[in-house]
Amino acid sequence: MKLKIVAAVVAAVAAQAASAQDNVLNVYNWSDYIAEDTLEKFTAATGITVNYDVYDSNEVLEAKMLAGNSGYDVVVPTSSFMQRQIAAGVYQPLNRDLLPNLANMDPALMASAATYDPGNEHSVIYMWGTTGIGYNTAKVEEILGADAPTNSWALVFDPANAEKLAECGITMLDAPVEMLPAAMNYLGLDPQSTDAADFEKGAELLMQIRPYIRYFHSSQYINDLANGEVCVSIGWSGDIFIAQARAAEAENGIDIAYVIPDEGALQWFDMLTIPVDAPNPAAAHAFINFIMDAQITADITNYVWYANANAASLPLVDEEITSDPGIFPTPAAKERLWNSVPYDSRLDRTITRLWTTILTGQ
Ligand code: N2P
Repeated sequence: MKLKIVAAVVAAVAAQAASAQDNVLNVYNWSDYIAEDTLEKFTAATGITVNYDVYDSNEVLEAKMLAGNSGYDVVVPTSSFMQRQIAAGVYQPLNRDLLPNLANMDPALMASAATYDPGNEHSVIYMWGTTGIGYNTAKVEEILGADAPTNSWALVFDPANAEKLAECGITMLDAPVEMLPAAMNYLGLDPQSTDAADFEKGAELLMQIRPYIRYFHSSQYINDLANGEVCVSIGWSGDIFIAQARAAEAENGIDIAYVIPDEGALQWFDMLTIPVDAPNPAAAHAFINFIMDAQITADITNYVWYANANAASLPLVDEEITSDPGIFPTPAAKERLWNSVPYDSRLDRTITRLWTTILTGQ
């Protein structure tokens, strides 16, 4: 009799624990990458509470994913990183029956993303963007004059310009597989090259301008551009527009512009995925489907200034955003964009070695 009661209590506690877990979702996303009210709205719609952590580096996310047992239900790797993580068995196939809002997605963009995930089996595009140059229009003109090459990587990669701009502050992303191909592109080399010799050349150029770089960081530049701490950042499209919006909000007179250099730029896709060991895959699917709601995605784009791949959302996106060629590039600019290619572990080690040299400056 007594035993039976204990068993019943144990069962009840277990059921409660299970339902508590059913109602929690652990999300790991890029910083400054969601609307203010998205999570609240998700909880209101589903009863699922969200724990939300952020990162600003694919390398950091990758280390957690490869180690396993991250505890996360949804993570957002960039396409090229995701490709090799899928190969390593890190993500689970999505259950399309739980994702009716897939119908909202742009088939052409999803086909592009399928290069990294055949059949889009493991992933859905969250946002996409480019890696270009953000700059303080007045400072750059003051230092380099009215004919400053603001449409070119030469603004930063020409050592003569970098030396002059150093005083007002140049920053770069701490993202080797984005920065080195950009330097290669400026040198006239193929930014999709997988030849270590090309990376060595890109690294040589970065070492030449290394003394003029204030720092390498992938999120701090948003506020620093906005408040005038720095004047030129190689960074991500939306983040630069966020800096522009923050300066406007602060009414500090600082004007920030974003440019996709004429030589070309990296176009990337950030992908919603579910780790193979996610504690709550049902909630993860509910979240991904919720994000693909046209209004929810439009709200995110309107807040973070990144392009999305949700065709149904576009009529709900501010015109100021859909008409900005820095966010939705013109067809001519699109032709000059490149996508990442996978690197084998040997090239990866070379890149890591070169990057360490660049970061430490020796
Ligand atoms: C958001 C940065 C996301 C772009 N702050 C990196 N893929």
